[in-house]
Amino acid sequence: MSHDPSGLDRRRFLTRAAALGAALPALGTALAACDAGEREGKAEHQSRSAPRDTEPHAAPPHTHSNDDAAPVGAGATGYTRYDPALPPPAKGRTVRLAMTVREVPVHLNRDVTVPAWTFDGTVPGPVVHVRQGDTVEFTLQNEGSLPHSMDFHAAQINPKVAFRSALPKQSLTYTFTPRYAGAFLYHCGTQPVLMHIGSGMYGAIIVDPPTPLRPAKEFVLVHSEFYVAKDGKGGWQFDYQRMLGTLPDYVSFNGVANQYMDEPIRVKQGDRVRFYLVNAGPSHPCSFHIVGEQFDTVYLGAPPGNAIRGVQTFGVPAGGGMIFELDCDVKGEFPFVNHGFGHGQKGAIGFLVVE
Ligand SMILES: [Cu+2]
Repeated sequence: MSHDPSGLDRRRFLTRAAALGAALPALGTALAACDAGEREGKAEHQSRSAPRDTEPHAAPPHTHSNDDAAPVGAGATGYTRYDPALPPPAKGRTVRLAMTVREVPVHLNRDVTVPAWTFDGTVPGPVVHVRQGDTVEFTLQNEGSLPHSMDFHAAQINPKVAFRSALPKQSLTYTFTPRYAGAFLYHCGTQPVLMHIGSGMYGAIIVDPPTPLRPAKEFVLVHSEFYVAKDGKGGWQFDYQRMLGTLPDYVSFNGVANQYMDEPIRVKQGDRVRFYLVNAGPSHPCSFHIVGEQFDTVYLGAPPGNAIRGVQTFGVPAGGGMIFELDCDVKGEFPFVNHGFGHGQKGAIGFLVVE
């Protein structure tokens, strides 16, 4: 394989084969049994060594980020599971939100790292959680080496002014008020946008409706593709020509291929589960599906309106976001996937474990 960015070790084989098993359940069961000990061992280790994954974000989205804190998610200092839990909404109706552009290496899986352009050092950037009607005062500090900007899809604002680029070492500020609830993308909008999104500059902003949705275990999944090429020095780098070609090398939920297969999302039997699925693209839809389950409700737009019932799979377009709900009344290990399997197979797959 001339373009395989990593070696085919046992874990990778099992992961790939287990992903295949999502489409072929009998094979999946056999492989899951084969891999279970390894995965459980890792989860146990992870719970001891990385407690921040079970805690709220080190840098709450409504405060200035602490530059000294270790990055949350797939950050520069080694592979870390990106915590998919939705953090609580910002306190108060005026939300001061600050992010810093940082150029840092990130993991695309356990083996492959690439230099990335990030918001706050992780791909995706931090989850922002506000309420419809809040006043969001946003500041972007650019500590990168190129101009960067911020486009919140939750904002209705003159993009030429608000989504302007900040030069290196400069900052920009603007204020917006989300008029609709929902799951929205944010991303760098500096030209070429494909290169900036493709290099890691995106995340999710979740906007609650005035009347909160019913209580649930809430998770945020940011779906995205990655396009890489060798950097000539033995490593890998994002590749603009491959981005234009739109045949991704990796596809992920929350920035790291297959991370929730290694370390699943765990809930309890009887829990209601809500996924906020935001698709950063940059180019492909995500056909979201949970093997062995159905969504009783999918909100296509602002909740609680625009709900459809009894859904097996729904496509979230690049640049879009939707909300998926289900009652986890059956115990088991349920793969959640991009059912467009040419993409799902490249890493857009994880386990929802109902215990
Ligand atoms: Cu940028």
